[in-house]
Amino acid sequence: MTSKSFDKESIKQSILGKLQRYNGKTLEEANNQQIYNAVASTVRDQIMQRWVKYRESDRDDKGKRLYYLSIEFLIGRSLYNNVLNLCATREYTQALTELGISWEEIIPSEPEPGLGNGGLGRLAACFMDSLATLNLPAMGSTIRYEYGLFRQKLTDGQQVELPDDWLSNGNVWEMPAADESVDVCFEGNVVTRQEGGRIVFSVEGGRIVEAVPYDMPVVGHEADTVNSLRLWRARSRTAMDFGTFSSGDYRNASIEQELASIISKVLYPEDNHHEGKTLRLCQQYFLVSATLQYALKDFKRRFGDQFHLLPEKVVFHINDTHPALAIPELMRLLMDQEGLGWDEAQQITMRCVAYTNHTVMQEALERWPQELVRRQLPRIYMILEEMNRRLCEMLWHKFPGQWERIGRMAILAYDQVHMANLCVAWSYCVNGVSRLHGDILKKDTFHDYALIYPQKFTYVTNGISHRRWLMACNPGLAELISGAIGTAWQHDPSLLEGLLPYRDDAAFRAEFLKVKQHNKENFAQWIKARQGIALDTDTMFDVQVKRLHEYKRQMLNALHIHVLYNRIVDDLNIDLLPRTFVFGAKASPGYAKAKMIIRYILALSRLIDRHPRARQLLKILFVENYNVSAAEMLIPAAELSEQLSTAGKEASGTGNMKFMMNGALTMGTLDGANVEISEQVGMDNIYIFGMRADKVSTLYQDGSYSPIGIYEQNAEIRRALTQMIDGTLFPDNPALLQSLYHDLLFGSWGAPADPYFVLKDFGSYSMAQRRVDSDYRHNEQWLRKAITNTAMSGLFSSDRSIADYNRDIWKLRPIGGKRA
Ligand code: 26W
Repeated sequence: MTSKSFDKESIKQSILGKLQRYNGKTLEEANNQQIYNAVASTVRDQIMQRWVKYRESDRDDKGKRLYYLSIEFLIGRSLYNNVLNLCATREYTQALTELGISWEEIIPSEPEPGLGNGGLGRLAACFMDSLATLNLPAMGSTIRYEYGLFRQKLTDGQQVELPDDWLSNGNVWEMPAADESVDVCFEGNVVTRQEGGRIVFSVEGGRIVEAVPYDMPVVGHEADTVNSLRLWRARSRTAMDFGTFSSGDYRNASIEQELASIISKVLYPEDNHHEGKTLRLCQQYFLVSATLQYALKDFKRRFGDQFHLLPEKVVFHINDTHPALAIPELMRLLMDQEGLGWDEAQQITMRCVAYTNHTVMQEALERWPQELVRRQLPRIYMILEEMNRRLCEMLWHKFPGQWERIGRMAILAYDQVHMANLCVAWSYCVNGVSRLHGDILKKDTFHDYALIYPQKFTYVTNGISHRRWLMACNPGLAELISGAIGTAWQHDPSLLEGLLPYRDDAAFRAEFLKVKQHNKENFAQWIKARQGIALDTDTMFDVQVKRLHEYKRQMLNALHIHVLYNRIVDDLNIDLLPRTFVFGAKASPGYAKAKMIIRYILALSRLIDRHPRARQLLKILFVENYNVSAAEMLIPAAELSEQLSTAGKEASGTGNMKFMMNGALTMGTLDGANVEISEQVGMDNIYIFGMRADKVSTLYQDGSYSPIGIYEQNAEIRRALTQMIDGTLFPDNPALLQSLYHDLLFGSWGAPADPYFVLKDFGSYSMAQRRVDSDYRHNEQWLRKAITNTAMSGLFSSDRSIADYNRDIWKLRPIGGKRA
């Protein structure tokens, strides 16, 4: 462990010095943004020192390296997390206090890098944190999107999207490494020539885009390791055409620059929905080609041209199928650049690549039109054709005559390139992200492949960084825990189990409640300042935050609130637990139905606010622009965590883990990691409702489900649904939600009615919510359950996930023989 080269006094001096040198200002004159920059650059100085030292020691290390390729890294803000991982929170907090600055004043000045949509990107960020902490040598690799995920505004009861210009004030944490730029080639023609008895392929007349790396350091907690997250930026290699410029044709003079740089311009806001856009394909290839070129260069520096060593020294991890082109790209580099033959290149490639699947939703599975791939990436397409030919030949021997099956398993079929098949056929390992999801991959999604390669399939249950999601975002709880069981849990979160006996300790329970209450008030203040909405912190905070998607069933939650509203209207003496229902969700801009669900929730919120008795008992808050920073405020304040996905659809979920760790109880289906959460805490400490995955799957297959019967029998559902379209919610435009209503009861465009079983699971959900009402009133019982949740959450630390990946898949050696 590097010794600390800072203390409170030197921190203070360097902050003041930075303000003077960079801004020519004293502390009194500087604004929050300037102070943030000064503080952050003192932290950066500390990291740089370690980074240089680490890279020096690592440069010629002969160990294996991991490249974690992901089209998204949702890292969130860095300042506090870096201070925490440097173990300098105490020194920094003291220094800031003495300067009269609080964390709350400066932290919001850091723009949040929104380089991801949801779970997949956030998982990648937690994994980077754990890799560095476990001293495992890894580089994360993604695109430096100029515009991250859109900012969401709620205007006139609906979502409006605004651009997220996160780089406009610069990014303190990144270091450009222009000397490591590489060229990525698109389009062009493949030419072949004979060279010493073999055919050599190259591409001529292609469009070259330069990939420039920007590195962000990833510091491990109390570790010497500083890994890099590499963000590739696209730019044109050719300067502006001055001839054209001089002739006055300004647009065409810079057109090439624009075409090139557009690749890293914007993150696609689709989560779990594939759209076959050319630019997206180009982004994917840009990421993998740049990363692999760099990785091979690094390998050659260490091992020369001993490519047979590659699988021992390098592993490429493909985070969902988005970076799948890494497979044919590695083949291309090994053959066309390094001169290997097909068979050797194939053997090496198949042992270098591992693939994680993150979704079983059909509409998320990436399939590119063959023609598009052939035009944009002609050499890659040629390689895919040969890979497919060999694959199908092999399959033909295994499954003679079974054309339909072979068609399902092929890389190229029905004029499409099937990315998941590419990954499954050519990776040495395929993993799901929870036990249930892993089983579904084997039994269902990749059933055919599991027959021939059963040993290839495994699962690693997701995890979250307990540093960001407990120590940093909930310091009150972290301190309470350490006061009770010591601080060792910070290194080994499984030790949180030591809290279990404290359930019986009345004083501890009271403190636990106090922390929760404080966090609720803190959140209420924050929301008051941001959205001008006042919350009653004596009500239960019941929270559903995640991307908006039909399968996640925000609709079930909303419909239930709607029914509660009607009960209140009807019953003057109703005995109902007062609740604040918090939603936070971005809808993909093109996902009309998701946007409609937001309108429904916002309309319900207005309806409740206007009713004098209903608003005493119910409140809906829709958190605008839900992102990592909002989650860090909200999750510590939550008491009930809503995880309502139709069973079998949510691969894992990771929000569920963050909530339990912060002492919220889960209301959930037996889906994804909820299954494992329920096993950890026991059925008495979780609210499980609804159909199981196998039942859902049978209902899908036999097509026997019809929601109409439920609608007819259940007067409460009937009334709420009718009010969706009778003017109760939108007096000026009663038909606004017509499509939601219609899809629930009758289906549309060939889709069945209520495809995610909202009405089917409603009764069971409503019953489980009644149990919550009564349990919450028994304060002591509730607190025991909440403490149990925190105590049993250690399993869901991403340190455990990464240790599993390393043991079963990557087999990296920790640097300096440290913990892993
Ligand atoms: C091509 C469009 C597209 C974009 C993103 C398809 C699929 C995705 C992601 C794989 C969606 C995603 O984020 N999946 C989530 O991954 C989390 C991390 O493993 C899981 O916890 C969530 O259950 C899963 O929905």
